Order: sequence, then C-alpha cells, then structure tokens
Amino acid sequence: MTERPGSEFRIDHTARENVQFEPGPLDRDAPFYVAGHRGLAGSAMWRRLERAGFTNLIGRSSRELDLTDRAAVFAFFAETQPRYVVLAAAKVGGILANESYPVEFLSVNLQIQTNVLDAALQHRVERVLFLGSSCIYPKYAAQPIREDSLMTGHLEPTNDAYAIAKIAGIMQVQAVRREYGLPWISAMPTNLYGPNDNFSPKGSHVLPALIRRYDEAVQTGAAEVVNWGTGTPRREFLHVDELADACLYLLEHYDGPEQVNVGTGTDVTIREIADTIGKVVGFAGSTVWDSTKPDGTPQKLLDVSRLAEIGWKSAVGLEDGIRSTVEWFRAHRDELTERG
Ligand code: GFB
Repeated sequence: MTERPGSEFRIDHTARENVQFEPGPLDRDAPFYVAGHRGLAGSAMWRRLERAGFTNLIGRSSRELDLTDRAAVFAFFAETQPRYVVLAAAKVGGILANESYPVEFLSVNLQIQTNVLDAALQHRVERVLFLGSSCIYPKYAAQPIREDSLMTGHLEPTNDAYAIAKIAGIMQVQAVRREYGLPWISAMPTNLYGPNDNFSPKGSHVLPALIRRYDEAVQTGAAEVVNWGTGTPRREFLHVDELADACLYLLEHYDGPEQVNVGTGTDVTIREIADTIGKVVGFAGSTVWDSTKPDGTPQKLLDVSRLAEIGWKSAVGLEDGIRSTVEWFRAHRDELTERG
C-alpha cells in the first residue's frame, strides 16, 4: 500500500485497546438518553428508537438542561441513570455560521461534549455513541474519504474550530476505551438534511437554505435566485432518518475505537442540488451564483465501505429525500419563519 502524506503522524490506538465487548441487541426497557433530542439528528434518533420499541427514552430541551452547565449535567445523570447515551447535542451551522463564530463552535461544543462524556464516564454508561461530522477530515483528503485519513493534513479553514471540537470528542471516546475499558463508539455522518433542520437563511446548511430560498421564490413569483459560492463544490447528502437507522445499527453491531463514516457513497455538485430543489419546488426562473461567498472544501465524499462491511447501506434516493423534506418544510413553514 502506498504511504499517504502525513500518515507517519498516526497513532495506533488498537495497540492500547482495553475493551472486550461483543455488541448485540440493546435492552428496550433500559434508560436511554438522547442528548439533543430536539435537533435534526437527535429528533431522528428519538423517532428511530421509539419505532424500535424503546420504552424509557430520556430527553431534555436546552431550556430544561443547559449542557454547558457542568454541575447541572452531572445532577441530571445522577437523577436519570442512563444505561445508553447518543450524543447528538452540538452547536451546528452552515459554512457562514462556522466561519463567523469560531469561538462559539469550538468552546460550546467542547463544553457540551466534555460535560456529557465525563458524566457518562462517572456513571459508567454502558454504550455511548458520539456523533461527529465529515469536516473532521483534511481539506484535501483523498476522495472518497477513508476513516484513516483523520489527522493526515490541514483542515478546511471555514470549519476548523468545529472540526477540532469533534476530533477532541473522538479522542475522548478512544481514551475512555483505553483507560476504562468501556465500549463507546463514534460515528461520522456526512452532510445531513431532513425534518427539524435549521432553515434560517444565514445560519443553515445549503440544503435547507435552498429549499427555503427556492420555495420563497415560487411563492413571490421571483424570476431569479442568488446562491452562495460558485456552485462547483461537491457534497454528499444523507437523510437524517437514515443516519438514525445507521446509529442504532452500529450500537447493536459494531464495537471498535475507530470512528465509522456514515453516508450514501455518492456526491453531487451544489449546482446539481440547486437544480433538483428548484425542480421539486416548481421554480421556473434562473439561478445566479455569488462568488463573494465561500465555497468551502472542494469535495466531501465519505468512503462508506467500513459501514457496508458492518452491514448497513443507504437506501433513500436524494430526490425522494428532498421531496419529503420539502413537504415537511411546507407543513411547518409558519413556525420556522417565527424562529427566523
Ligand atoms: O452546507 P454548507 O453550509 O456546508 O455549504 P459545508 C455547502 C456548500 O453550499 C458551500 C454552498 O459550497 C456553499 O458555498 N451554498 C450555496 C450555500 N448557497 C448556500 C446557502 O444559501 N447556504 C449555505 N449554507 N451554503 C459545513 C461545515 O460545511 O458542513 C460544518 O461548515 C459542518 O462544520 C457541515 O461540517 C456538515 O459542507 O461547506
């Protein structure tokens, strides 16, 4: 095998592994905490677990429990004693939000995940799944991006602060495995979309932003839509219900120190995604690209062969996923508009 640039800096975690665990079905009646259960990923996880028959799901809104408040998080774990945890709580946003607020993306995410993982360790939570993001990989990682390209090159500067927080989370999970022998795991989803996404024009990711923009253009009869960047970057999009399905699958079938990529294995250009969304919402006008806005990383396509080996594959087509998300958006538009 050819050496990848930077691979000499890799750490071999398997050498210091201290976990002996055979994954299997989770106990449907055990207390299961979904951190971030109102967000895009967490709410999908909650729906998936309900469908799978879990009877003791625990969730707290950020108003009920501020995850940056360490004492409150420890008190919550002492009270609820979860046996399983999915950590889907995070400060997230699209390219412009990440670029504009690096302090918040770094600090808030480090606080949330350190508090939750420390409390989970204190209570010896049996299974934890930490959710990261595909932006942890180097900007110019070989495509499709394999799990072992982590820390082999420089990060994309528009989201380096968020990526560093997520890399720290992966490391904390691996450290707990080594030092305490608990079978905790991490999953790295590609760009997600679906119900309960953030549709705010400036803070959101591209897919919800374009659904809202093209839909508004149809409503107002606008002849032109202006999108950010050049439209040439390539991204992979996964419906969040599929992420939730993959996470439950991993919890019941996978154990290991290395993070597992979760994606579809296919990417599209931003231009293509704009065309598809325009078609789905019925927009007949033209699209202009504002290249003063950042493009971000040129391509982000995950290698999902590891996940396929474990036994899970994506089945939802992108156009179908967009269609159902547009329906959800139209049904919830008024509440979302109030939230900005
Ligand atoms: O989804 P997005 O913000 O995330 O942007 P990233 C993807 C691409 O869509 C970029 C273009 O090339 C944008 O320039 N784009 C076009 C738009 N129009 C728009 C628009 O109206 N809004 C947005 N947001 N983009 C994020 C990271 O990067 O991906 C996060 O910043 C996270 O850390 C997330 O990892 C999954 O894929 O560029």
